[in-house]
Amino acid sequence: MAYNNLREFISALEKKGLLHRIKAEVDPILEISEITDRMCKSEGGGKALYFEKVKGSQYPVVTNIFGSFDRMCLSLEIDHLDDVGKRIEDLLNQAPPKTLMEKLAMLPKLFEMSRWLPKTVKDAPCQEIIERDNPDLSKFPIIKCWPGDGQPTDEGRFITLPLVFTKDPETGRPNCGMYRIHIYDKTTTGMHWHIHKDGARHYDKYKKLNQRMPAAIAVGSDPAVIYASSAPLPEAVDEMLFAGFLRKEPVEMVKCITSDIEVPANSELVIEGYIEPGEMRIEGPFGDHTGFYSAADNYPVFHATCITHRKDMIYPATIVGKPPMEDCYMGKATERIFLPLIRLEFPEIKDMNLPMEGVFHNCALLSIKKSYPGHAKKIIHGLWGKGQMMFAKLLIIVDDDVDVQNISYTAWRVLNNVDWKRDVVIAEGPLDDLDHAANFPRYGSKMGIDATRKTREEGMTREWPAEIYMSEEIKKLVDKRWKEYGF
Ligand SMILES: Cc1cc2nc3c(=O)[nH]c(=O)nc-3n(C[C@H](O)[C@H](O)[C@H](O)COP(=O)(O)O)c2cc1C
Ligand SMILES: [Mn+2]
Repeated sequence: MAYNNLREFISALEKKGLLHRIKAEVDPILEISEITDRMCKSEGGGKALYFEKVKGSQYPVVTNIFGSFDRMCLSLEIDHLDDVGKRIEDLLNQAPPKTLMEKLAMLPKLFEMSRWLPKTVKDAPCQEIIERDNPDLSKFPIIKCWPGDGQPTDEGRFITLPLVFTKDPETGRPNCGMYRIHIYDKTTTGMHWHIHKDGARHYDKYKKLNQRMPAAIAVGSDPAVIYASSAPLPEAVDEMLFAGFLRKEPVEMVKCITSDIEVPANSELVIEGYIEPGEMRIEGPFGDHTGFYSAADNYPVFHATCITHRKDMIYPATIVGKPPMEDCYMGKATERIFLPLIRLEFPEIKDMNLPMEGVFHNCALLSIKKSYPGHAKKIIHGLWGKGQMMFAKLLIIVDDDVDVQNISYTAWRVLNNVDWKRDVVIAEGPLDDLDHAANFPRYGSKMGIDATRKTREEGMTREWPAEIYMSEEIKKLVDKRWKEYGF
């Protein structure tokens, strides 16, 4: 059974001993962040944290709910992160049915798919309390994560786990993206969607139409919904349908009080409002998931017109910073879940590893079954053309006999196998908004390394040496005699 809301997930964490309650009063300014950071850096990502008493607010704060492999799996109700990928592969591998019997056999699957479509409901827990006249964001325990956040202009409080809902004004198609929310005052915030993201594309359309853009920020929903808002889905895929697929039950949506935007009915808190096209304001700086502050920059401004929430709201937050942090586990889930989708286009890819140190856009290791000259370079260029893989600043391609999850072995293979002049591709193009190394924001260079065995057709004039292995015969002999050696 899917979790119906955030609090059911919190109970599940608690039952499994994966959550620690803190009864002492804590400050949402920096103190929660430091405690959470220490948890994230402890073995395996520590525990989720439930802060019962937060200075200046009547509501509790929960952090680090996704911050370990255990908790990430529990959030999606799976045993292993690969399980979702297997379900996706299963769906994708169903060849079009030919015979009547095959068609009939497909029906349950199709029925299951339609069951994941979001469903609109009338009554919603997230609208237990409606504050329409005097919405006031200062009531909530919104945290400040790092000392330089918001400096020098404001307190630097940010909603760090927000689900931003918008609608395409032309097609009516909804989108949900996780874009951090910088609090300016009681009713005004930043809207930090990078220009490459779906929210920003919707915004551009409103700008062209010169129309006020409705938007809603939901905070705290069931974990599949929260995770789905961060997933790099194609623009045409509704994150809430994807969440329905993940939780195997439809997401219940409710219409906002003051706009046509729909939000998950089970949310803890919803901030309804609008963006005036063209109105910009300095957003940031913010201690980001690269481990550096992302620089202050101009972003659209969000005006809150109505706030709705549960009576006994629980406020979830995440702290990003130097890895490993909670978002690393969300990223690892994405790596596993999206591998089958990447393989749909590039079936020669066997596995992929996005090391946490690369904070996802900085490095990807891929193993491929190479079958023609330049194959690895084709993968490099191909991936740079696919969705958010365009941000991959370093792509390293190895042969399919390399386990890319074993970084030490992979590094050994790469360092031995590369002739740098021959095997490196350097290209220019778009970069992640968070890259600070390039000369210009959002534009710079990326590198691909072809570390596969080279063939004659690729210009290699020498024989490729064999890798060293002991003979099976001797291994068996030593196995058998192991005790005789006195170990
Ligand atoms: C904790 C967290 C914070 C994030 N903050 C931002 C952000 O402020 N701006 C942004 O553009 N993307 C941010 N992202 C990444 C987006 O959520 C992600 O790229 C997502 O695919 C965007 O949805 P979209 O494809 O519908 O635009 C964040 C992700 C996580 C996990
Ligand atoms: Mn999207």
